[in-house]
Amino acid sequence: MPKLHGVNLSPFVRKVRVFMTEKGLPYDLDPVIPVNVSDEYKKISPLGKIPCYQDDKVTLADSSVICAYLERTNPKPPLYPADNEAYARALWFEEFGDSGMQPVIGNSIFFPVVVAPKFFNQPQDMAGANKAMEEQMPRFFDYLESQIGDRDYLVGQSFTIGDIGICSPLVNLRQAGFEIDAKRWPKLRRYVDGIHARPSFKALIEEEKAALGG
Ligand SMILES: N[C@@H](CCC(=O)N[C@@H](CS)C(=O)NCC(=O)O)C(=O)O
Repeated sequence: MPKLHGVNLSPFVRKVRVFMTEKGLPYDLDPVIPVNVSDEYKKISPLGKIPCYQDDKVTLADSSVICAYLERTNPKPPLYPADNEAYARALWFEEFGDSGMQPVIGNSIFFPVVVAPKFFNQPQDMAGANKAMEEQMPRFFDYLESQIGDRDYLVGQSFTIGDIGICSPLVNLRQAGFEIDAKRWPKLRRYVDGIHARPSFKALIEEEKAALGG
C-alpha cells in the first residue's frame, strides 16, 4: 500500500489526499509533524517537509510532483486537462494557490490564529490575521473572481489540479474563522463552496474539524 507521510491541516498534504481520493487510490497516512523532523525522515524528504509519498517504485517529497506522478501512473479520472493551453492554465492555478495564496494564509492567518495557540502555546494574533485578510487577501480574491465566471471549475468543465491547488489553502482560511465575503466576491464564494462540498474535500474538512476540537 502506498504511504503518505504528513499530517492533516497541512494544505499540501490535503492537496495530495484530495487528489488520491478523487482517483480512488488507497494509502496509509503516516502522521509526520514537520517540526524538528528526524534524520531518518530527512532521508526520504531532504527538505524536511510534508507531504512525502512512497510506493514500491518511488519516494517523492513535494505535493505537485506527487500529483503529477500519480496522474501518469493512474490516468483515470484525469485531473489534468488534455488540451495544452488548459493544462498550462491548471498548473498556473495550482502554483497560484501553492506559492501565492498559501504563504499568506499559512504564515499570516492560519499559523497565528490556529497553530500558535493550539500547538505551540503561544498567544493568538487576530489583529495580524485581520490585517492580512484586509490588506493581502483581496488581490487574490479579485483575481480569482475575474477568472471563475459562472463555471464550477477554474479550467474547462471538469475538476482539475488547479481547483485542488486553489481550494486547499482556502480550507485553512475557513479553519481560522475567515470567509470569502460573498457580497464582494460572489462568484468566487459560490465556486469555493461548491469545491469544498465535494466528497473528497468534505471528508477531510470533517476529519480536520474533529482534529481541531469540533
Ligand atoms: N512545495 C512543497 C511545500 C511543502 C510544505 O511547505 N509543507 C509544510 C507544511 S504545510 C512543511 O513541511 N513545512 C516545514 C518546513 O518548511 O520545514 C509541497 O508542495 O509539498
